Amino acid sequence: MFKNAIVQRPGRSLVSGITSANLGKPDYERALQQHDMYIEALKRCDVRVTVLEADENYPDSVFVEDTAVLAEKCAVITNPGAPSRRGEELSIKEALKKFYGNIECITAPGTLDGGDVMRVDDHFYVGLSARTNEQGAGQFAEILNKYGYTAAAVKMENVLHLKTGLAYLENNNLLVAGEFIDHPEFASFNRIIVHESESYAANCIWVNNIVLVPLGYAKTKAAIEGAGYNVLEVDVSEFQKLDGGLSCLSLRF
Ligand code: CIR
Repeated sequence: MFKNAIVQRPGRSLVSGITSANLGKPDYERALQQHDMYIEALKRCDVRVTVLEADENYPDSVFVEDTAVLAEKCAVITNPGAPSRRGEELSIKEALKKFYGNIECITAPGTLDGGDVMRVDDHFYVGLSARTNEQGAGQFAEILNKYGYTAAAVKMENVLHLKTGLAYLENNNLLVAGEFIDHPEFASFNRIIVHESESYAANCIWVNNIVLVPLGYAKTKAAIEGAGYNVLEVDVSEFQKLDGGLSCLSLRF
């Protein structure tokens, strides 16, 4: 269960965030409203939300998930893979000092984005992506091993981050899209398959037995409800324009 979440308000510079989506630029006012609703949804799942001020120097800093990976026994501050995002992690590290005694860091030449890390119980899958390299994944595994967790790298090809195409919903249930549907690494999970036409909806989050699903993906919503979950829909269309989704917008711990 999660007790806390950290989010960071989007700044006006959001419109200059990194994107490959071809959906146009996000509308700042709408992004703020959607961010408000996202915070409300987290609160409905019974987590205390720490809201950090916007940082105009970092257009992508609303996507806090990429700057840290949090477990009970330690926090790992990442070295984000995109050069324009390096430094975002510093304010997150400050905020985490209030919650964590053990704070570890990924260092160059290692790079790692939190969006590439999926936790299943005490094991962490780490996607090797354009943002996360072998050294980053290696450092991450060494750190986690010290605290009694395990981690292993996963090869991936087509998506930005591992969790762009995968979401663990607890109880051995794994939401899978695209290349992950038949990926041998995930064969032993109960796989809930995301239809090709809804691949964006693979980025859902489980928060204390409720699953947050992006608004407008009826098939995925029905499939998750069919697996026995209560679902909350949240509109994150302005963040989708920057390749971001529900998981990217918070750190949950
Ligand atoms: C980026 O390209 O870094 C941002 N525009 C989107 C980050 C999305 N984060 C995530 O999937 N964890």
